[in-house]
Amino acid sequence: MMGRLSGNAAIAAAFTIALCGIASATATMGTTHAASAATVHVTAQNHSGQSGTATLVQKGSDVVVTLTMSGIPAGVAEPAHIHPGTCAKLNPSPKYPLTNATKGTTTTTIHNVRLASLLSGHYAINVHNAHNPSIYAACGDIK
Ligand SMILES: [Cu+2]
Repeated sequence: MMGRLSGNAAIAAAFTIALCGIASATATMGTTHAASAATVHVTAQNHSGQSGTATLVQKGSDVVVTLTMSGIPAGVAEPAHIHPGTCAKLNPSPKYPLTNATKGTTTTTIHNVRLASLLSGHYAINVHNAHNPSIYAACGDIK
């Protein structure tokens, strides 16, 4: 009787391990896929009327950030960065500088960074008012 219970327990344990193995393999595949590219919606803050979309793409050891903005007046270049935190609670010290945002598309290559680490939910793309950088014009959480 005891031997039979032990046998069942062993089978159950093996089955659980097998299920966990499948689950973790699936999660790993999902993470790998998600980490190759990400899209961030950058929305207006402080009534700037500015919004846009950023794409982040892993290229080798670099991440290329392409930011396309509308609502920025022609000829105006606004500071843009990746900051730690979220748009709701932003760390004011930038982590990675981005090319100044202008009307249209700007591109930045950030060297030696993993997109997966940027997708941890702890970073946001922030665009600042050109005349007063302490005023945030637009923001989007990277996730
Ligand atoms: Cu900033």
